[in-house]
Amino acid sequence: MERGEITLLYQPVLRVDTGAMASAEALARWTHPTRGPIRPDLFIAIAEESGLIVPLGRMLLRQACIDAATWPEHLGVAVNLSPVQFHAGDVYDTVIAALADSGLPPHRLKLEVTENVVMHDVERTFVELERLRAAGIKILMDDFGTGYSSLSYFERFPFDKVKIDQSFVRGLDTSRAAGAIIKAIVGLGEALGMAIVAEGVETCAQRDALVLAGCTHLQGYLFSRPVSSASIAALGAAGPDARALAA
Ligand code: G
Ligand code: G
Ligand code: MN
Repeated sequence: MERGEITLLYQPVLRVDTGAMASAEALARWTHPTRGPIRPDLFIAIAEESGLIVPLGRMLLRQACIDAATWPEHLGVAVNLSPVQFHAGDVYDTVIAALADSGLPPHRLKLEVTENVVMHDVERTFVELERLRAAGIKILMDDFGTGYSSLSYFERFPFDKVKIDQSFVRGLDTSRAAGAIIKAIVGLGEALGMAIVAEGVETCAQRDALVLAGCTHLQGYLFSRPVSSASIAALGAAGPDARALAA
């Protein structure tokens, strides 16, 4: 962190209705001077165990807001929050400070939380999420449908968006259940007014099935890998890429 080796790349999220980019997800990358790239699932886990995720998360959140403030106004930025960061830290104050420092309007910031964030202390978490939402920030449920995801979370809290876990997208090719689960999550989204994102979209066949199922947003290597902040600014200014969603 002190050597500035941990940086952010951004992966576009596209709207299905227009094909335009709606936002980009900030993904941490560590390039070590001698070891080269270190996998984020590895160093994020170590940062969580050591508690360093609190200052690291604060730094990344601030950087993501500063970067997004340079993008066209219609683009939002999504930042992943770790359970440790959420429960050990002062997430609300950190988020408000990042918005103030960057000048980014709150509605352009989306926080991605997993069931692990919610599970830890359900009542306290929802109180905290409600505070953030009242400040105008969007809240997204990440990696939904695996682990201990509970449908009752939606009874308790109106998430703005739900991201279907990429394992179901991969499963589309081989498993009838995957398609059925995706349709069920989309139905929930339609009934409750939540946008539904599918991530990990790699093939045209997956894209077509997800559009047909009613997903509102798509993300994956088929459209773009994670890219620099400058590339997001350029892509956003260029407008919708008609090729992206064309069959
Ligand atoms: O691109 P990908 O390999 O980046 O990410 C691997 C995992 O690390 C994913 O589960 C992703 O959510 C997580 N991750 C990536 N960047 C961040 C970050 O800035 N903060 C947190 N808490 N998790 C991140
Ligand atoms: O846990 P979370 O959903 O935040 O993690 C997103 C992870 O998914 C990141 O590691 C990101 O690099 C990865 N990712 C994004 N798009 C694709 C894709 O199309 N295929 C695969 N295999 N991984 C993807
Ligand atoms: Mn995510």
